[in-house]
Amino acid sequence: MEKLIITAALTGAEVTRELQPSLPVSPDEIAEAAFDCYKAGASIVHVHARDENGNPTQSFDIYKEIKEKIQAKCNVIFQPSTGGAVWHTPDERLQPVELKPEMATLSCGTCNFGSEVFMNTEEYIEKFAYRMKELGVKPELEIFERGMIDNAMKLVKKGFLKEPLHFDFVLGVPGACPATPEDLMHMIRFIPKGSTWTIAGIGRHELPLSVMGIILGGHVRVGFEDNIYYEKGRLATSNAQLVERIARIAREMGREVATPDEARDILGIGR
Ligand code: KMH
Ligand code: ZN
Repeated sequence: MEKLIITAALTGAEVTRELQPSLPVSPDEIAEAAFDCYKAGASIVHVHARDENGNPTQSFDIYKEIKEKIQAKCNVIFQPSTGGAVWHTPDERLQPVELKPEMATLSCGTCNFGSEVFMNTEEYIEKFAYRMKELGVKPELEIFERGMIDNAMKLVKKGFLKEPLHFDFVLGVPGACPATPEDLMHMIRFIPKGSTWTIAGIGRHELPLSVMGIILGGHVRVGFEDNIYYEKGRLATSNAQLVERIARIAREMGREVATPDEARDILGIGR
């Protein structure tokens, strides 16, 4: 089985310091958290920027600062968000792609997001995909509902996406697809042969679905964006603590953990 790619989703757009006191917010804190996660076994960091007040921002300049600070510390793959927060405009969301990162997320459809709506019209999904293709950015296809896989395949047919594809199943967002083992199995059945996939289980689903990902030959995403707890009633002390646990479990199950360069090979980055 190929080595396991661990993505650390460090900050997100929804979690606050009130909920998780160790949330990295400033560019320095995010870069430090990225380095700690890299040392613990992460080969990708999924990044959301925050402004000086701790609010989500899609500012080009802040993403640039974060990218440079991370790259000064290690060669972990920098994967900015183009999802941003539900209230960001599509043009704001696209800004970090202009940094030509190796990867960026590409949400493949609209869904409920708690009491809000995460809006991704066909027009904008195509625009995002087109720009990523132009700039040589590998999209991680964010799949919150089963139909979003078909939306991604439509992008392939229209020439906006090039195979092999890399999917991230984000399961357990309130209002979108639940995080049951059956849901994950169902999703995997519909992606094209030769694709790679990651599982991001939200909240208490993070650990059991990660273990499924390890067993099934997928890859895993952990971190405060998705889950702030180590176990029921006990907050995690850092993103790295969550990465360390999943790396340890993977190794104990006989699945080696990929370095960033090995992850680049697995994902076909730079080809
Ligand atoms: N914050 C969510 C509304 C992504 O990063 O690409 C969207 C999100 C997806 O987190
Ligand atoms: Zn995100």
